[in-house]
Amino acid sequence: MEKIINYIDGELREPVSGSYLENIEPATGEPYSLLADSDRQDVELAVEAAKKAFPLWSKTSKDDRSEILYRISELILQNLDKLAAAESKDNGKPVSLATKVDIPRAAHNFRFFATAILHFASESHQMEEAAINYTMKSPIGVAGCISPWNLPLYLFSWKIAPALAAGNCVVAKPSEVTPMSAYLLSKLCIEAGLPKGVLNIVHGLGHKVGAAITEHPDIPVISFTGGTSTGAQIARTAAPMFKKLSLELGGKNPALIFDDCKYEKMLKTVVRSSFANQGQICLCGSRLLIHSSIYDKFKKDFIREVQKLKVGDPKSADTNQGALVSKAHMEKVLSYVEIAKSEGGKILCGGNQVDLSEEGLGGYFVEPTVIEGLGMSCRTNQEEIFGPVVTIMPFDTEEEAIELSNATSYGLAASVWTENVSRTNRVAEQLHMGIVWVNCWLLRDLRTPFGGVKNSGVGREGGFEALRFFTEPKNVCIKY
Ligand code: TXE
Repeated sequence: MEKIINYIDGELREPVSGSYLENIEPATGEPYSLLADSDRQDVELAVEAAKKAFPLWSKTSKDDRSEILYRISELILQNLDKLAAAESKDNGKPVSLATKVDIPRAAHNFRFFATAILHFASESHQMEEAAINYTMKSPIGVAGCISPWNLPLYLFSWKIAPALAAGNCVVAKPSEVTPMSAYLLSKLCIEAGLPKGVLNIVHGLGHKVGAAITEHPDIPVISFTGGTSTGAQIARTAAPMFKKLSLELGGKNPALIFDDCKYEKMLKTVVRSSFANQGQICLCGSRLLIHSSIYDKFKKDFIREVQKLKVGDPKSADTNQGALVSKAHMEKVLSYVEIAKSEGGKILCGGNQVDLSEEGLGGYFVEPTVIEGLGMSCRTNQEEIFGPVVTIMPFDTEEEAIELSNATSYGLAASVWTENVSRTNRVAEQLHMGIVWVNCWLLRDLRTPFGGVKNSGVGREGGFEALRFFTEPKNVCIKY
């Protein structure tokens, strides 16, 4: 079986321990490659390589850094089909989604930050006392980037690209559940001529490699996307070491559907915002709040459309829903269907594992599931399920919709469906979220701040926010 190995100091290297883990294909449930089971020793080598590379990389001109990142972006596009097939096999997502969204977006992340760094300017503040301040923004050193399994290359590159563009060197860890595209990226980085040690990718488990990165005294800045409890653990380690932290965590996002919305457009988009990537996107809307005057109509139409979604082989072009990422995750998702039932929820459609073993796919498929009849305080509506499971619930007034939307410990994103401009502004202002989409979903401008409030995290990624995060500002005050 193919071995997924580390990228350290410009070379592909076996883990020091020589140990490997099995990497499972979610659609079949069978191992198909081996993954380096790295540990502290590999992280140490990666940090040493990054520290050695930092003086030169941080002084490399922005133009030259930009050019290399641009080359990586081009290579990703040249290898789009190969990367998309690998991502789909590794994650279970439909290859059509990886081809249209994940891989182009990974290329775009590199291209975006390759150009953003050329426009990243400092503020200056003139004083009346014949003095001027300017803000110097310097790369910090070795950045730690830890990413999850749901959008593997997309989120990995979303962290690495700004860190590198800003002049840092990086020690990165992709999720052990979906390591393949990061491994393929390391080969492209070699091909692009990225100087050795500038980016180091260490594969393996969270409690070994992730913890070693978080705890390392020579990694002063950490960008993490993943589960809220892992984020809390990382914060506990990083806080007394005064590390700079960006945490992009879970969500329990509402969709607020008012009776004056453009109905057909809303319906089509809400099906997508509920079930894209099998519901495994932190931005998916999992609590659908519908104005009571259109509730029955919406319920009927929504279920009809959801039942049209084809659950099947991720490799087939007509598959809408692939496999969930792992057996453990599928079991977690299905356990929430049982919780919903025990809480009095009515399963309107779905709720079961889909058996495709006759097609040779003995993996982790779950029907898209719609549940009604639950209050907002129950576990189903409070906890992040992160799968193809949504609840629907009616509301009578705008105030009630806002109150229900804000009634969880999360605050990542909301989508609002209305044609009323005044309402749009009133609602957007009162939603306690980092991101509000109106009459759209997942429409992303990479210049905008991205992140959440409450248990959805701290800090913002995207655009100049990311470049600010990966640089240290220093004020220089000059009296003249
Ligand atoms: O994520 P983890 P898991 C949510 C979703 C899911 C839950 C758990 O609800 O069911 O999180 O998923 C690394 N120190 N999201 O367990 O463990 C790990 O190796 C440092 C939402 O897969 O948080 C991986 O690289 N790192 C989310 C990364 O953290 C550690 C996307 C994320 O894994 C570590 C994914 C440790 N102690 C899951 N332990 C989103 N917001 O998009 C693990 N890791």
